[in-house]
Amino acid sequence: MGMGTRARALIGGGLTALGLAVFSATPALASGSDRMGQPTPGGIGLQPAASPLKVEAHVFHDFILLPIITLIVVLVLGLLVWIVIRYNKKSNPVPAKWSHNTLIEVIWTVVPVLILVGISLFSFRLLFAYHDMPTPDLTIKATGNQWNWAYEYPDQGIAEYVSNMLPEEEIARRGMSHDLYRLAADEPIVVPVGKTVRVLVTAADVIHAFALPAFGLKIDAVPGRVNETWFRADRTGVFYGQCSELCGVDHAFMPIEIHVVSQAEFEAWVASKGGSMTPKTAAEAPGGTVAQAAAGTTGAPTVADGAVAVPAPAAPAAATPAPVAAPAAPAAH
Ligand SMILES: [Cu+2]
Repeated sequence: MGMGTRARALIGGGLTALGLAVFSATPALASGSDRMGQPTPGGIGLQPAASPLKVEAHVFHDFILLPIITLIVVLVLGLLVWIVIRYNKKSNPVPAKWSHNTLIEVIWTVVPVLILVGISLFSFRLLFAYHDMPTPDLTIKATGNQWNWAYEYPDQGIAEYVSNMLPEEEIARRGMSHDLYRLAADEPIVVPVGKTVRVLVTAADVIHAFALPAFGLKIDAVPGRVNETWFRADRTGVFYGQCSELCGVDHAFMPIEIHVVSQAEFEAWVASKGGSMTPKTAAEAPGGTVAQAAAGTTGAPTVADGAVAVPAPAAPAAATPAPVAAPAAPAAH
């Protein structure tokens, strides 16, 4: 953790402590107890950031929302205390008879509107940052099932594989911390560090939600619909998320585990999964003419063997639209 990040975390932690001091005596306030990529027992505040979007979300939370919330809480508390002391029966035996004050009503209508407009400006700025995905280096499709996640790497030709939660006994057998129960999975997502990863999120049965707190991600997984989000991990490590939409009896048992590794390790993992780093053009994509021609001769792995439920198009490959439409260039914010 660099000095700047640490200082910011301390300031954020301080504001969090101030905002919650009234009703919290939680000991784990110091950022030193924060664990990268997973929840901190007893922690309050957000998980440490491992992507630019999460950094921006931290700034929005720590420097916009928390100060405003704290000021409002202090103001309301001060007004209450003032009224209790100044206008109780003993101090103020003869109460005033008036019931309306136009000036005060205008103030307490206009000031909250200004506060909300001010918050919305920063909020929209953050939303636009989520929306303006840079050109992705990698695409992962994540499908929520009752009750696991399945991942597919269409560009690398890695067919969909299922990621199940590690049972409690398996966590113990591997000597892992029990805190990782319901976070750890048998088959993680693997991505290279520093690369823009597009995540296409959908579901096969009911609505789930794909959430990775360290990257600031949470997006619904809706049957029949493909939602899109992105992240760029700025450090290697293991990060955990969970399904975040109540989806049935085993909702709490479908964690998301993601490994951020070096490019070389990623390529080795892709090879171990039977994939290929060679970018596929539209013609080489599953069902494309090149894939059909090459499958029998080179033995190159393809995902046309039924793993992907995309019927081979009858149209010529040249007419097939590129599978990846380049997003608009990110706007400068
Ligand atoms: Cu779910």
